[in-house]
Amino acid sequence: MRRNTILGMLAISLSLVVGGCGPGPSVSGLDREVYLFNWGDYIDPAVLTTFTEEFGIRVVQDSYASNEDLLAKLQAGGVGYDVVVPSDYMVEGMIKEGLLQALDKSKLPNLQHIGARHLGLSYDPENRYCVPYLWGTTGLAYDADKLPTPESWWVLWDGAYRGRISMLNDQRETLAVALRLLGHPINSTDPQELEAAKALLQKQKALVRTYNSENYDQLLLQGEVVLAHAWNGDVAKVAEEKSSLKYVIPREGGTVFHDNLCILRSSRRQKTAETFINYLLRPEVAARIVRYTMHASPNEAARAHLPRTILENPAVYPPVEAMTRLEAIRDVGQALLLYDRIWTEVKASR
Ligand code: N2P
Repeated sequence: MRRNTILGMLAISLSLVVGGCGPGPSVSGLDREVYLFNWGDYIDPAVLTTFTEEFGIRVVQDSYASNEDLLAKLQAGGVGYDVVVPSDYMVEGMIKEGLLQALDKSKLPNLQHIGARHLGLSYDPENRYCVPYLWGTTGLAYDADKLPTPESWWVLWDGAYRGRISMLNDQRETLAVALRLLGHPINSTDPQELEAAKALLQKQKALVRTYNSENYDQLLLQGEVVLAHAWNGDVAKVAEEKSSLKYVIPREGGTVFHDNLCILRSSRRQKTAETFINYLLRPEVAARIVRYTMHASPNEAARAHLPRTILENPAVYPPVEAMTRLEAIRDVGQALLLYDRIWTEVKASR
């Protein structure tokens, strides 16, 4: 499937170069396609359709399951994509690696709708490369019909839930849970602290049904798991179908993330990509994306297009009280190799 997409892209660029008989410019004078590499199920497909109708530009989308997955695919030569959606810490790393292209802000007038508290964050202090797309938190999903509200992350080590727990298949997020429980910084680069976090996750492993970031929401819905390390929007979305599913940020605190729209340096369609990003920053479009993903938007003007049931849903827009217990994941530089090794060892142990 992914391979087909890449081959497809290759075929399109070849036809343009070789025959000159590829598709001409779109109605807007821009390219006819833009290639989006995004988290799975992280945009309302209807938004892509309306973009195509208005601009005559088709959006070709492919997905990844984690920031590390995104980076690996780009480093393996995954060329052809224009717009990517990395989280904060991965933006930091990608800027250092020279993978991103500076944005032409004159092409992004809708940037004015983004709330000031979501701009100028440390991973890209002047928003030179990226604009925030959606933001959220990492906490615990649980089935209130099966267990009381968990207060601590330690519930994920409770033998009573053996085989009915899922953890995010995400090295930084999952190690952050263990580091936090051990009282270590979630961005630790200390080998001993990371070894201790590994040991804690290995101890938990017998209880874990699956490490899963892509369809753990379905497992919750089907009752296959009753506790899940989770991203807030995924839970808010599935709770619409099963109201006993709840989301909580345990007392030890959780992660706050910002996912961003950025253009790859290797993109040959910068103007088209900017047109697409500016479209996604329209308040009514941003609101549709919130309604679909149930993740919070940094777009302040989008709030006017959202119902109170969403704006006041603590699983979508976190309550102020919880915000004080949140921490962001940061780029760890060379220690990435250490994280890779530790995570591989967690996954490989039995
Ligand atoms: C939701 C993906 C959330 C992205 N399926 C977390 N950064």
